[in-house]
Amino acid sequence: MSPCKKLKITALAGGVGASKLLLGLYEVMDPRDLTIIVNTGDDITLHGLKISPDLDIVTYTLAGIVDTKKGWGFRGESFHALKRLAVYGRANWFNLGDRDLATHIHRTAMLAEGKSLSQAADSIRTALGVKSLILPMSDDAVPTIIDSNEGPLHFQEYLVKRRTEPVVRAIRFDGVESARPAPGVLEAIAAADRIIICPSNPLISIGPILAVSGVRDQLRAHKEKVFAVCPIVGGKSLKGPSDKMLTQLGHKSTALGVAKLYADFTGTFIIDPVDKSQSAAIAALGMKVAIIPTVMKTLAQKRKLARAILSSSFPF
Ligand code: FO1
Repeated sequence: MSPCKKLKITALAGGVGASKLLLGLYEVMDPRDLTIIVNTGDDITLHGLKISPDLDIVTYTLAGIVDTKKGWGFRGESFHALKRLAVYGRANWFNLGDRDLATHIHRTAMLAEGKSLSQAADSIRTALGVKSLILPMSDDAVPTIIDSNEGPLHFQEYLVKRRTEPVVRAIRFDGVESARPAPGVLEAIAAADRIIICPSNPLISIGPILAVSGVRDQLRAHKEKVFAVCPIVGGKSLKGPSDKMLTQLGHKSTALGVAKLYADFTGTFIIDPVDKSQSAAIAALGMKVAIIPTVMKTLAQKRKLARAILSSSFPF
């Protein structure tokens, strides 16, 4: 199973879950052949600063500076500035570390200087030595809003402030109707030899990217090149609240449930051996099914899954 080093790969990614596979890919292929399209529905403005959590999680992970325990923020981070902000009565439910703040200040300053989010993302990843291209899904703001039993909540309020306790009734991507894909997004999908849908939340990580004008159609047009890694294993999320959100919105929290959401644009659906009993039902949706371990706790597991997806004989 030798990886084909010449393949051009484009990945669609959320934050922590996606970064595990992205790190594996980054290590086993030429990282300059990897382009990552990242969800920005999670972006939020706090204290006047533009925070782009998923862009930063992917960038910090590939730069080798992420806090690997939490999966976000800097390793060995301190929170002195946040404590001082609380003295002024500012909300401190979103943990912005001292080093991390420099990233948000830099991005916000670039935007204030008339630069785009894509340009800010590129400046940050280049400064941190990341060799792969990291593209926001859009340069336009598309905040994910959770309509819940407590009313509308920004996704970060739902996730971090309210710890996913509210019941989800609907999900909206505000402004997505007029949002354009960021420069290079549609081209990266068209030019890729393989397009990987990372094991991220299908509703609030991959969902916003698919909702940007032209993206889903572009994937459909290249369906045979699309490989989606299922983020649900044995009925549970690999990371975060996907299982709970799927159920509350009337989907099944199973590999088949996710496969139904992806069937129109996915050529090969990758499931863990734990879910192999669902493979015939998934294949009946019109996709190839690849059965391979998708739980990535160690670096060896991340590399192994990445190598398998890059293998010329995949899906075997
Ligand atoms: N996640 C949390 O659960 N609590 C936090 O306080 C928090 C702060 C934070 C700061 C910067 C950053 O880039 C990410 C941060 N995250 C935090 C992660 C983030 O909310 C989510 O994991 C992603 O948005 C989902 O992909």
